[in-house]
Amino acid sequence: MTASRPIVLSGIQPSGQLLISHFVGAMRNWVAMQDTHDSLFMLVDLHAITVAQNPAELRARCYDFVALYLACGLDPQKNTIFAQSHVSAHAELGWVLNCHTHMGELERMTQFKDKSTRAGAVINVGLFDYPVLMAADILLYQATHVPVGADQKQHLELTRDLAIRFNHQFGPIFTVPEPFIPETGARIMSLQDPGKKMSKSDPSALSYIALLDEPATILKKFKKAVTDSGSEIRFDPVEKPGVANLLTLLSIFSGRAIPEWEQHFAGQGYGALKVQTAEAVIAFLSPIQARFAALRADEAALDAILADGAARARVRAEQTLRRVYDALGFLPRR
Ligand code: ATP
Ligand code: LTN
Repeated sequence: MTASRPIVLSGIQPSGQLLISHFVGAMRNWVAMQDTHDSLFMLVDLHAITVAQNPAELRARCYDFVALYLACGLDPQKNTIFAQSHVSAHAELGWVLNCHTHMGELERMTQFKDKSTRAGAVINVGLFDYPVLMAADILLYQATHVPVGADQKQHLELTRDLAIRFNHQFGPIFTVPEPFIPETGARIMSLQDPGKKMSKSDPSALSYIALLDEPATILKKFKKAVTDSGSEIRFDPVEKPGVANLLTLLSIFSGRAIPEWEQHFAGQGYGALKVQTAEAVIAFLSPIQARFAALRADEAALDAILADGAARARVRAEQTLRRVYDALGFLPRR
């Protein structure tokens, strides 16, 4: 970890299970970047409480997440892995940025519009304010790159706008970050509705594959996946979004290009594609699940990794926060 490397920061909120879509859209890039970037990966627990959480379940899920981060290949020696709530500067800078964010900017956010208009949704101020805390997460560490899926693009644009506005008014304090969105797999679709993104808050567990799903469950979910009319297996996200989604997953988890698979399936039906995709995902997840079981059994070791990560993150975050407070005209702490 040298100061000259580009700085990467990302995270996922433990508001449900970790899914293959999170791995494909975000985590596999985290793993790819850890050798070349100065990288920080968070457990985004402060964001998770923007929707109601059961405390015991949240705690267990947070350990699951950290163990899965490691099981997927993140090395705590190479990265700073920490919980957002362990570094109080996130909430503090979030407040400052609130005072520089316009209501209209947040009202435009499509994730807020989606979540707040869901049937029965009780909307709290935190859900509305979510993107400002996310901006604070990123700007505190002067991150240059933020590896996320396509759905986070709008939040990153807001982060950039806030950084530029703040710098313009108070001097060059923040690095303006770039999104890092993969070319393939940035938007994995629901297995039950190829018009919707795969999401951990989907009420139907058939719509997603969790990283910890058992092989039999994975096979069952793929077999029940909603595909398209017709029978030809070809990559066409507009005409055949269900088939295109399966081909994308198959290609990523098998490591073989989509055209190779199209050729392989010539003359075969959707059933063959579903089983092949399930097998590729099962084979890929099997060693991850085995590593997870060992890592998850030792909560003290996971606590130690988070404590070490938070200590390192805190030093960096505090530096930025002090500069911000000073620029705003707050009195120095003597
Ligand atoms: P929720 O349903 O709780 O809002 P989610 O399942 O949509 O959650 P997030 O926690 O918002 O997931 O996302 C975590 C990371 O995974 C982000 O980088 C996000 O862009 C990425 N991601 C989420 N859903 C997908 C998807 N369907 N395809 C690719 N990447 C995704
Ligand atoms: N909003 C993100 C989670 C998140 C995040 C971040 C991602 C919170 N803070 C900072 C990247 C950088 C999401 O994936 N839903």
